Amino acid sequence: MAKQFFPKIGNIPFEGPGSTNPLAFKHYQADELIEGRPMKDHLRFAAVYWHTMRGAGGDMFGSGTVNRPWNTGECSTKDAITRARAFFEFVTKLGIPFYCWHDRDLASHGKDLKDANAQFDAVGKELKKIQADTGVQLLWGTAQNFVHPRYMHGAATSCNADVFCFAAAQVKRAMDWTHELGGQGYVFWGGREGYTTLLNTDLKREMDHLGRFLHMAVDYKKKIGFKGPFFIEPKPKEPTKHQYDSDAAACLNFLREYGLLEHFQLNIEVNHAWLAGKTMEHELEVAGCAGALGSIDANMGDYFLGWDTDQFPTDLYLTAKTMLTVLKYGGFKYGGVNFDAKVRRESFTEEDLFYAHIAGMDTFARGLKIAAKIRADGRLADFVKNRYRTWDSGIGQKIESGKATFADCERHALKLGNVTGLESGRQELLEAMFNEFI
Ligand code: XUL
Ligand code: CO
Repeated sequence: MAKQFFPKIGNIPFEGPGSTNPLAFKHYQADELIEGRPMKDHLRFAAVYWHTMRGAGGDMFGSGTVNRPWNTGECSTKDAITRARAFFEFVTKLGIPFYCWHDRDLASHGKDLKDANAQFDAVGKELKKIQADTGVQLLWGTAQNFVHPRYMHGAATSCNADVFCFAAAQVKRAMDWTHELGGQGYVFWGGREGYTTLLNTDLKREMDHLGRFLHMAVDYKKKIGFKGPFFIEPKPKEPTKHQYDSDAAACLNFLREYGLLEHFQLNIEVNHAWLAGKTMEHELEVAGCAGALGSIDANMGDYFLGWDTDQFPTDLYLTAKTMLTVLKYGGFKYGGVNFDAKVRRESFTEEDLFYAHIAGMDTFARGLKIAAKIRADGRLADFVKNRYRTWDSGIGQKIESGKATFADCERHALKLGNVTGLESGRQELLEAMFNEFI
């Protein structure tokens, strides 16, 4: 039998809400039907290669703390393959059906691009075998175009055209492997696509270059026959002062302006939404309204810290509101709930990786169940529908269908003389109603 990396931990069972076993699910039961669909298909959980395999627990004041026997600090292909085996042992023990990677967290940057490509190809071949052995699937792949010093000024938005070409080469290869490994989608997070000061930045030119880059990606996708969607992942700041893909609305506007909207959906991340000063459900609504709610990066921030802490999502209100919005827009098709989250550097043992994912999965499972109950109850949706009832007939209907003019509105208002029918928004009542289901 192959070497085990987590020999003391077996497959994580479902034991139900009464269990106190920290290595069991209390709420996530893969085959339990919610609204007629198994939980696993609603949630489509994914684990990330970067935090889980490569994260060392360092922060800006201290070095790594975590025990990760597979992270030897070596860059050889052999080490990369060993890590891949550790990762798949981990995800299969948790029953997580999908995973995600950046090209450069699977293998190293190499001594040059050719060397990096060769390493990536070797690990890619291995991943294909392990995916076939375990049944674990790739949710999405992406290119890490922000760590290497060559990307200091950005990648597609760098002031230097050579850097643009390196970024394009990396995305091309990452798309090849995403396609080869049966990835459901492909993600673009604008790592350093933004600026630190406008004094040295030609914003228009940089945005045009980003548009060009994404068009090239669309052309390449067609060329290789990759059928999954492209996802853009908004984030307002960090590492740059201003990231071009700052929030869902900004991304949608960018995609429309550059004629790219039909090829892209959004991958909404909780902590990124919070950094933008928005709630997760706001960002999901904005994406959903545009028919672009693709996937989510599941984590959460800290209300008192202003940066991307990438904590595991353990807030029931967050997951219930998230799943309520996801269900409203028809659920995930190609996307899923991807744990772009890392354990705290104080949670340094291998077991903590299990506890963290179990916590996230159970919190999402409960959020899903709560959301389904709120939908079955119907009072919340009825309230909203009723609140807008003046638009269902008469002048409201005429305006919505584009048949009314300003003159029609004026005639209507003059006839009424005054508005008398305003009703309470009942926020507190609705919040209490929401609490009934928590
Ligand atoms: C960074 C972040 C990335 C993307 C993929 O904040 O969320 O890990 O999810 O590049
Ligand atoms: Co993310």
